[in-house]
Amino acid sequence: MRHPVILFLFCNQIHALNFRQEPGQDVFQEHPEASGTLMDDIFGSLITIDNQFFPGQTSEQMQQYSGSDTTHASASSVFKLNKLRFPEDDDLSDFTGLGPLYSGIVTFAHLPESNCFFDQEEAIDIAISGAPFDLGVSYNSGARFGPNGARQGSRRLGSGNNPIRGNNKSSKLRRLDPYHAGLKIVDCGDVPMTPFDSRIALNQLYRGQRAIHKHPSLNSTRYNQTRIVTLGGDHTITLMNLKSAFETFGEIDGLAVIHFDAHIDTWDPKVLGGGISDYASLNHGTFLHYATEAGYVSKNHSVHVGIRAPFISSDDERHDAEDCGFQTFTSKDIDIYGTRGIAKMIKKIVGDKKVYLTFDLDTFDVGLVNSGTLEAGGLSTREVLTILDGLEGIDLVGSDIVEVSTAPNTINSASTELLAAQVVDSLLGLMVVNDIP
Ligand SMILES: *[C@@H]1O[C@H](CO)[C@@H](O)[C@H](O)[C@H]1NC(C)=O
Ligand SMILES: *[C@@H]1O[C@H](CO)[C@@H](O)[C@H](O)[C@H]1NC(C)=O
Ligand SMILES: *[C@@H]1O[C@H](CO)[C@@H](O)[C@H](O)[C@H]1NC(C)=O
Ligand SMILES: *[C@@H]1O[C@H](CO)[C@@H](O)[C@H](O)[C@H]1NC(C)=O
Ligand SMILES: [Mn+2]
Repeated sequence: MRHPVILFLFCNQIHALNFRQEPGQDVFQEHPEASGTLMDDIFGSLITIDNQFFPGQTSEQMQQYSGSDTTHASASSVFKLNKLRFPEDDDLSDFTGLGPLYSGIVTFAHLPESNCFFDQEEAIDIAISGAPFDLGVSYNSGARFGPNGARQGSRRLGSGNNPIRGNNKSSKLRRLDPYHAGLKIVDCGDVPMTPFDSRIALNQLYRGQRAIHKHPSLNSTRYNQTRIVTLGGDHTITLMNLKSAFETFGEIDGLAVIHFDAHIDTWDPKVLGGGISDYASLNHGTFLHYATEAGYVSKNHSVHVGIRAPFISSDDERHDAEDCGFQTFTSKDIDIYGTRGIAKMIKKIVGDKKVYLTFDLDTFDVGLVNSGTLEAGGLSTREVLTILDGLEGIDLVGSDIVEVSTAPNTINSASTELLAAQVVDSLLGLMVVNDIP
């Protein structure tokens, strides 16, 4: 484990030094003492393999084992001679580009930032946008910090091949780097949502989503408008995301909705909140009822995954299935059908419909995250990643992660941030894999 890391760091350093080399000036002149590999020259006898421990080996075999590559000899002579040459005092040419992953102004996965709300002409394939809002929760607040949290958790994302993306070797997700697959992905920042009136805040979100959706796509093979991944925010925000996605991409009978959650969220608004005031009837437990009523959700093609919270009234299950048209996989169904089995069944339910996927962080088990309404008996991180990758091929026009409660100084805040980011990473994989230019 150690050696590749050390080499990597030193290789980086050499690049930086090489970069500063003046034309015609040979900084790395061969020195007579510099003869071994870079590792030999820097660490010397600390790591040299001693012949006496391998009595049966010829010296040729030993040399093969310990390496005789002299390609880096000239570079390593810089270290050997201990003559580090710094750039000119006013030279900042090595400040361009990315610094270490934990530094810098934070966008999701280091994506370029875009002024999406005002520069309407810019062509964008996929936009990340935050919805910092938690006025709709019935239990634990803090999701207003979720967009920032997801970005903080995404700092190690943005490039490279993930060896567990895709569930098998013939999957198109395998070896896909969604950030560099030819689609333009940007971070639009957050929609400014007032913390004082949820009606105004949700309307602000709708107008923000609409403004982003109006952008033309750049390299997409399937869509003329920009698709959005929203960082929430409590689950109420999905109503506005769905409304704008439906108006942009929807068919007459709505979008197929894949809803990962511990709760059904189609609760009767008269019971949950509506008993207090009409204003209170729209919240994170009723938004799916309203979305269905408004026609954004395709009945018979929509599904809950991970359900385990108790129902409030005896009519909830009937209302959910018959009035709202959802099929349900509970968290224990994953033990019965397996992660790949569940993924196959979800794909069958949504068919070739346009899909909106909304992911409530409380899908994960209670010990892993902080979220609006935590429930025992949830999914593991690996189960979630396998199910999501098993959805490869769905026509995903929009998605969000919600109930990302990363309020300052709260427990599990760091793992909540990381898991939120990781789910978005999987969602980007699903959105890109079907649309590689
Ligand atoms: C491999 O993954 C792809 C994409 O999810 C799927 O279509 C295919 O059936 C899988 N193959 C096997 C052998 O599981
Ligand atoms: C879009 O496609 C063009 C033409 O193939 C390519 O040069 C460009 O890099 C692509 N944009 C992105 C963001 O990948
Ligand atoms: C995208 O625009 C082109 C050109 O106007 C049109 O032919 C095509 O049907 C549109 N595609 C979608 C998915 O709307
Ligand atoms: C949903 O499926 C049921 C049973 O197959 C059918 O009776 C109903 O008409 C379907 N609803 C819609 C909106 O397609
Ligand atoms: Mn929810």
